Amino acid sequence: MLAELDVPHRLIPYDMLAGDHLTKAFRQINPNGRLPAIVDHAPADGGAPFPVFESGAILLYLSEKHGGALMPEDTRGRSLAQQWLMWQMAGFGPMHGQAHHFIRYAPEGQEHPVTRYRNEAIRLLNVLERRLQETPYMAGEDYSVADIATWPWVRAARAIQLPLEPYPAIQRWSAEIGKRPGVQRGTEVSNERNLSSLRPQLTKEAWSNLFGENMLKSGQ
Ligand SMILES: N[C@@H](CCC(=O)N[C@@H](CS)C(=O)NCC(=O)O)C(=O)O
Repeated sequence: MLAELDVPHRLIPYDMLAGDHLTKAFRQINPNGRLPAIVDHAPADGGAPFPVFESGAILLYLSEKHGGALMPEDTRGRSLAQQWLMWQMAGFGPMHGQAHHFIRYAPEGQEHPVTRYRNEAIRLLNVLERRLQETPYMAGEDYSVADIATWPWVRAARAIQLPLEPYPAIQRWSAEIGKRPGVQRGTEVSNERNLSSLRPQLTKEAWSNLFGENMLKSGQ
């Protein structure tokens, strides 16, 4: 969103495997201790720096600050963008996230959660496919915050062995979004850890930071 809007910003990488996000200092910015989060050092009201957490809330905050950017102007269109954004936040993102967890990270052989979350991931791809057969973008004619929120999980679907071949409308949409200069700038950020393999090997420490004792202790 920041790259799309071409607004000055400083990106601060957090290494989740090293537990960078588990500190008290970061919880001042995001009480939920998760990524992403932003701090606006030049809020519109001219007041103190303003932290914002939850990616959907960040997208809406930045849109409002920048004159309704990447949100439809009409009431119905705006509601549709909000509906599909909430759908991503409450459904597509969490379900794909759990599918990644059980297919790629959890100990192997857990048939039920793998089936449950893969089926949900597929069901949600089907919902998106039907929507994108009706309209060029999720909220309608134009690219919006809903597409920004959803595209990264679609891009990651191959890692949970869900190729996009059965979804022609999603493929068309995904390729168009991938060509946007703002998206290309926004995804240039390097990731030194290679988590693209099907089953990334986590050290005990990294596992604890992401899913175990260190994660729990940090929130107490
Ligand atoms: N609903 C949140 C989800 C945030 C989230 O789960 N972020 C992941 C990274 S994609 C995270 O911070 N994981 C850290 C951890 O699991 O300890 C949002 O959309 O911002």
